Amino acid sequence: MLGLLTVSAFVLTGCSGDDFLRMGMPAPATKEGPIIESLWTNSWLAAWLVGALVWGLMIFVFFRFRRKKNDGIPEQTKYNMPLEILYTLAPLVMILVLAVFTWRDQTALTALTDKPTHTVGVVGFRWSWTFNYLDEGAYEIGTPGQRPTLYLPINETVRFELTSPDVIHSFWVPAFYQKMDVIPGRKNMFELTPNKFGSYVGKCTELCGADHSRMLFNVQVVSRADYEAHIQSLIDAGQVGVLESGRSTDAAGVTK
Ligand SMILES: [Cu+2]
Repeated sequence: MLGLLTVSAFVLTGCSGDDFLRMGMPAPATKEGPIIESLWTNSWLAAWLVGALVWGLMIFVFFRFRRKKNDGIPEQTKYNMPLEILYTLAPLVMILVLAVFTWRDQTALTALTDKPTHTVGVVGFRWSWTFNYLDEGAYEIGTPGQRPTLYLPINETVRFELTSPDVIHSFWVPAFYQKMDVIPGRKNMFELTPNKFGSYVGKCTELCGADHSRMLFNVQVVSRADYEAHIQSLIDAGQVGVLESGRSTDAAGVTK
């Protein structure tokens, strides 16, 4: 039954094997993405397997031990030692397996290299984002009404330094998988390496106030030459230096 449901979900949605295994996540667009993808896929497969086993046993018991004739209270049993040991150990093993793989992958993903190719200072503020290209000394800033676009050169490791002048935000590009909170008074950092050309969308994933849902931004993964041309266009437009904090805007997008 479960197999049939799985197969029909697979066929009816018309998606490829990889799409199906990702369960709604986009295809990873970074070198590190497949680490999270496999953690996610294997976790839900394991969860479904355990779920199927538990449901299967329950349904078996419903039918096998149902009341067949009215013969009073069934035999009462208690303190089945092997069973008690089994249901203490089984969840422990499950949690340990999940914890070990999560620890292994998280350690790899949060490791910082000695020399990232370049560094982008990301400022999440109410209600948009500033991208400071720290090596080049240029910046891009958005408003709730006008999304900023972050440019990244392909196959180059970028370090994001996340800061906030006001409240907690969270920086996420779904196709990059990795996500990190942007916390006032702290500088959170992580690195990734985009490895697919294209346009992506990013968003704030920490409910931060009235215009949280408008904290959207775009990402362009481009060639080194296009990246440099874009940085030059920022410099030509006078967007030079570092904006330590974003401009605070009201709900209408007016700078205060
Ligand atoms: Cu937000």
